[in-house]
Amino acid sequence: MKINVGRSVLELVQGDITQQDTEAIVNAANRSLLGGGGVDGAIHRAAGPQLLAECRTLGGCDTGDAVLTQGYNLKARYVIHTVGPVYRGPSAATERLLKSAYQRSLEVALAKGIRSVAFPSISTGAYGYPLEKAAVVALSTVMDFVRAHPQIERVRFVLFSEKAFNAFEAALKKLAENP
Ligand code: AR6
Repeated sequence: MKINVGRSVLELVQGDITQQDTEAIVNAANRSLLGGGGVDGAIHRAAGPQLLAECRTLGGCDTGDAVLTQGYNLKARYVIHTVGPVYRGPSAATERLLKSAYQRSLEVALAKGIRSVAFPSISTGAYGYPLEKAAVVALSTVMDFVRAHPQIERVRFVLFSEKAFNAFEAALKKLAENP
């Protein structure tokens, strides 16, 4: 699924984020930035050991913040590492942190002049954020950001499972009808 948002393009695909050819891909990391399972493990395996070496120099990342590294063996030139919140039940603070993870990732991209970014569904694996709720936060945050910053020409959500893809597709259809 692909829609125009202002002068930018927003895409949803089912697939593996490590294979994307956007200028940057986003990693759903933890505060240590020293690797983990899920999408974090897949990105470190695909990028090679130099990624961990650079991450070691960064001194971690707060929840809701984002930092940039090179992409090494990935097709993407850069990796933006962000840390989503752990979900422990509905809370405005948790929702704000998820929103912040998307927003800070795009601010980091903008500051580097990056025009295309691929996101995974942050916090919806090990961190337990319910997919349907996370999809609305993810999509509305990105849509607001690109409307205000058309320098970001393309944002692609890369959903690993059919279930995740369907949740994002349903949320995007609703948001596109009632922006
Ligand atoms: N491409 C795209 N999406 C993927 C891929 C992939 N290759 N692999 C998994 N996903 P998770 P979190 C999806 O657990 O919830 C790590 O250990 C997955 O299906 O990777 O933010 C970190 O080090 C899910 O929908 O990230 C942290 O400790 C989504 O990516 C912790 O997990 C996010 O799942 C972060 O947890």
